[in-house]
Amino acid sequence: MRVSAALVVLALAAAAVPALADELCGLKPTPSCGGHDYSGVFRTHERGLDFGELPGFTRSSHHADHALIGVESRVYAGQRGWKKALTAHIVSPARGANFAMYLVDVKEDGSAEPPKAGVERFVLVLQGEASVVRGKKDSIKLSANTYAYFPPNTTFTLESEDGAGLLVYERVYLAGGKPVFSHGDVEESPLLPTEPEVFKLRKLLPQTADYDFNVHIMDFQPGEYLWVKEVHYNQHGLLLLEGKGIYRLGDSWYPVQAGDAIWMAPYVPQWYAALGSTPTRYVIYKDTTVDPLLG
Ligand code: UGY
Ligand code: MN
Repeated sequence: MRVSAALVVLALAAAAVPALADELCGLKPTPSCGGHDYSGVFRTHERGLDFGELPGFTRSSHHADHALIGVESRVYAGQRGWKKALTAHIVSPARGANFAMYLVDVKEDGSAEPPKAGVERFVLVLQGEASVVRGKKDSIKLSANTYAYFPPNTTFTLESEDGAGLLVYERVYLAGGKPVFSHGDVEESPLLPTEPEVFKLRKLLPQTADYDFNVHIMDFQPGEYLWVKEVHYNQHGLLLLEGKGIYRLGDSWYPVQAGDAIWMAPYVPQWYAALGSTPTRYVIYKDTTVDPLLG
């Protein structure tokens, strides 16, 4: 009886002593360790950290005066007026903004009706191709990095044969002028003076009182940052197209990267520094020319 009990103890102890190979599991990056992969323990910075894969983890953050919406937080759904297309609303009057900003995943043969009466629309093509249909035999092809502005009460529609990825800004038109349809290529839009700022600036809509918003394209080299620590009544809807850096919004400092979207309410302190090894480009909505007392 006593002998067999001792044998059981010995057998258990032997099983608990790991083989040398098992002992090394986890001490160096091994693709497979007894059927398990422990290499994540010793991953290097070069491999990057998979924050996006962490359950429940998101940098997305919503506050009364600003919001950061990461790629992982987008939710696509059908939207009235869009056919064979899904939209992800990132900014809308539902959170107090005077505009809507959304991404559209247009599928093959997808299309959009004109916006609702009184609503103006700006479209930037990020991927694929779309066409503005002005009449039966009159359409304008929009390829990636081109844009179109639809004034309120337009009859022009939008369609895509092979699918496209779009960024759309819309708002109820308030300026009381005569805005007209326009389209163009981002790169052909002239660079504007910015001193004392060092970033490169393009404005994609005319800077006249006929328009109540503009869409800016801003380019920063790594290390460049906003000189002015801005606080202003204008609202912003921003999409980081390329690069990474730190965005300050109010008292929060956010590491940001391409794909991140930001809503800035009136008067939120805002500042950006481009970091990393590649330039930053972002596109940003800004309401303009409307008297803040009236609009
Ligand atoms: O024009 C602007 O207000 C712009 N410079 N703001 C920003 O980039 N946050
Ligand atoms: Mn600003």
